[in-house]
Amino acid sequence: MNISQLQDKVVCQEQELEKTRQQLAQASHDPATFTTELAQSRAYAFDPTTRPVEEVVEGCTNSLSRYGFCVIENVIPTYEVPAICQEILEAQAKVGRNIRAIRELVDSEGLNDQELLASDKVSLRPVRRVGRPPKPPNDIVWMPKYARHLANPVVTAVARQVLDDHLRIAQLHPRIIAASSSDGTPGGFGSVHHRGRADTREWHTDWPHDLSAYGSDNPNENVGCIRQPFPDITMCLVMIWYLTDVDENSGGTWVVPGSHKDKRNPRGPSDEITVSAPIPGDMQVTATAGSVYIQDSRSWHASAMHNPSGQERVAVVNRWCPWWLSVDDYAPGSRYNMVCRPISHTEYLALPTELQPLMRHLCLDEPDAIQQPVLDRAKAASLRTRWGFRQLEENSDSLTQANAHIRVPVLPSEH
Ligand SMILES: O=C(O)CCC(=O)C(=O)O
Ligand SMILES: [Fe+2]
Repeated sequence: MNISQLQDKVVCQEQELEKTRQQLAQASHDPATFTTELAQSRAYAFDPTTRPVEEVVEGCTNSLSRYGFCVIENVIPTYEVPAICQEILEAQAKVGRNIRAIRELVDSEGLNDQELLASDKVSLRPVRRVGRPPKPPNDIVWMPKYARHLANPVVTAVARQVLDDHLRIAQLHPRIIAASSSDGTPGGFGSVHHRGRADTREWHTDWPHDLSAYGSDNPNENVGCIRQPFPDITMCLVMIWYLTDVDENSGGTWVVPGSHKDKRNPRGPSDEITVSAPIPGDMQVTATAGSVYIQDSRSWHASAMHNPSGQERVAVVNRWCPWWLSVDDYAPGSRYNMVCRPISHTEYLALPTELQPLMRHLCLDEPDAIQQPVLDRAKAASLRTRWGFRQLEENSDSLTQANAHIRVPVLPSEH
């Protein structure tokens, strides 16, 4: 076959593949089959206390690629869970009180940034980027017990495998799902009058695939969003650290398996999806307290708007990114968003050593250099480049044939 025939063959096979994918999508979205089985088998969950770490990392990576999510179990030992759970609840209260006090000083008393930083009524930290308002400190400063687990070696190994070797935590906050209260207020996430039904959702994908980009059309608050259709690459891993057991009745995260590869989006203006309604094939994650749910930020997911368990669902969410994602460049006027909330130098130095590299970009006083494995790659590339130029001097006659084995095919265009 000549080149043009081969290219035609590629086009044909790609069309055939697309057709088969659509058939598969139809079949998989029958909740009676694929998802029910996955929800029951929990083939997305891996336990590093009973399996070798390499197996867990490989299993998680495959699950992230195939379903868009995975769970690592027993990351926080059971005996530590109650104290950390309590710490998260207290942190949530402290963060809330601090933000209310800042709003009061800004909105009612009109304090400027310097006065705010000097005030002993509130906690604020200067940020790395010049000309931006100071922000409340990163929630991690109120979670020292939790911080000891955040850079867990299995969790970071999965993140490194999927994203890149140099990692940054771009956002971190508690996510509490209310329990029902004695006055009859239903449990669940979100505003009280929307809560309580098992057949409601709040579908979204997460930054940098959050289509409304936190700020909608407000340039001071918009953090940026990747254009649809999203490129098929994992740019951010969202981690949800459960401090209470979760299932269908106790705040398990809703997810649509495989949705990270779908070109549509629940918030897509032209995608004909209703964000508040169930989607065939959706499921809730089940996991015990101390487990970490990890998803590709493109996965369609939602916090449970019902929680009949009688207990609040306690979790910490963080967003992990590779070095090359522009994590804190936009929303220049935003004081309260969760993106890259800063830490002081003292707070940075108090972090566990293994966590420091992942949070160094949050500290104004720490030079944020590229991390070792990425430096090692660059060194290997520069040595190879130097070797190539040495050939000019040492083997110049052989160069005409040196790359004869390299053939670059021109693939047919997708359009
Ligand atoms: O609460 C959950 O289970 C999901 C949280 C979530 O979607 C988020 O924080 O982006
Ligand atoms: Fe989310």
